[in-house]
Amino acid sequence: MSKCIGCGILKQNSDQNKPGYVIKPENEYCLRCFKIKNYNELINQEINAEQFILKLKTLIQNERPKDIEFFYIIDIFDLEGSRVKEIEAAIKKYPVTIVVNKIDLLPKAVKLAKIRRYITDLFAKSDLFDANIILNTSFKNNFTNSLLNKIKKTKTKKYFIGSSNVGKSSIINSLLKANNLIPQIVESKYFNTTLDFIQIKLSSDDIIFDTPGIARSNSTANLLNKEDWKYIYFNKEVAQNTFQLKPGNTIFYAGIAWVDFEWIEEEINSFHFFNNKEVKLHRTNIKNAFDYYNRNKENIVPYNFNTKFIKREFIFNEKDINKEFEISISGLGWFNFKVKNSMKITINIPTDNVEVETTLRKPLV
Ligand SMILES: Nc1nc2c(ncn2[C@@H]2O[C@H](COP(=O)(O)OP(=O)(O)OP(=O)(O)O)[C@@H](O)[C@H]2O)c(=O)[nH]1
Ligand SMILES: [Mg+2]
Repeated sequence: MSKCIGCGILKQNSDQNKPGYVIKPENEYCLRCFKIKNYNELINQEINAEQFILKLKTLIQNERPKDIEFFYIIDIFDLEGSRVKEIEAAIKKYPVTIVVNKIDLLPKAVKLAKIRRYITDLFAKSDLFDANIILNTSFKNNFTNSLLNKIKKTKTKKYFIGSSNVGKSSIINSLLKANNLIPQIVESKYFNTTLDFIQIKLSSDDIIFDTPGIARSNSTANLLNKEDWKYIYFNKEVAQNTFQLKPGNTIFYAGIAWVDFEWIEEEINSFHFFNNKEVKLHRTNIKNAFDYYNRNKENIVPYNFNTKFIKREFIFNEKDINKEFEISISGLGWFNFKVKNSMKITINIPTDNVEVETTLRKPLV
């Protein structure tokens, strides 16, 4: 039997509970893809970095390195959380283009040249220090066309790889459309939509591969019910909110997680938050925080009410005064600020097992 055209898995009609199941062999889409497309329903199938690398190595073992190129996709809303360092190491000896996708989520006023410099710095000390960098959105034709032109310049086989949900399949569908072909790959707001390598002929000379995304085990999405993943993966420009905070204040991301702000002097400080506007921010005080979390069931909350927390502390002292910093929380967004006093910022994540990635960095925008 052939492969499903939506996710790339080999079709089978013997076991309903296994990937690739089709009711009739002639169905083009497997049952799982049919359900994602028509009912937005997902049956989970994860792939981790080791499994992916193993699969990639078997696929390319007979190819000459100069015949292969990688397009490594990352998500601007979750720069650190969408990187997969094992993959970066595995592809470093090939030509690599880093595609920073979903830039439509950034505030309109942001200068793309500044973002490009930021990404260049971010990768400067990594395995991909010499990679090309492209900023992209699969929603705008001018970006798709320039990506298409770049693809057509070389006759290599091009693999689109990266974490789950960064938009690999959406980019490829937009390339197909730009080339007057039918966009056929299944894309969705869920993790792990694409299940296997899908070979696509953009033209007789241009072969590209969509690939399964590496599981996003470090995202806040893992705390939420699947129906709530839309708060983590969204399609509208980020909201910007400024809070003038006093020491002892706390900011809640809906009912999902919260941030405590502590410093000694009674001085007020500004904090600029960038997040999905559907995730309402709420200010309270540290001493009321758990109570608020406890009472706040009507808000978006973790699926598993948890009285255990992962706490991430960021300490700023004398040497940091007047410097600007940003803290990003995978899936929720980021906030930036200038240090006025020695202070402590604590991220509280209600889980005892999800390793949500939090990063201290210089401000992105
Ligand atoms: N805002 C924004 N959203 C995007 C963009 N590209 C894709 N998305 C959204 O991101 C989500 C994931 O897209 P997919 O194309 O399925 O992502 P993927 O990388 O193929 O995911 P896997 O198959 O799970 O690895 C969907 O909800 C898309 O609509 C983009 O340029 N901007
Ligand atoms: Mg996909």
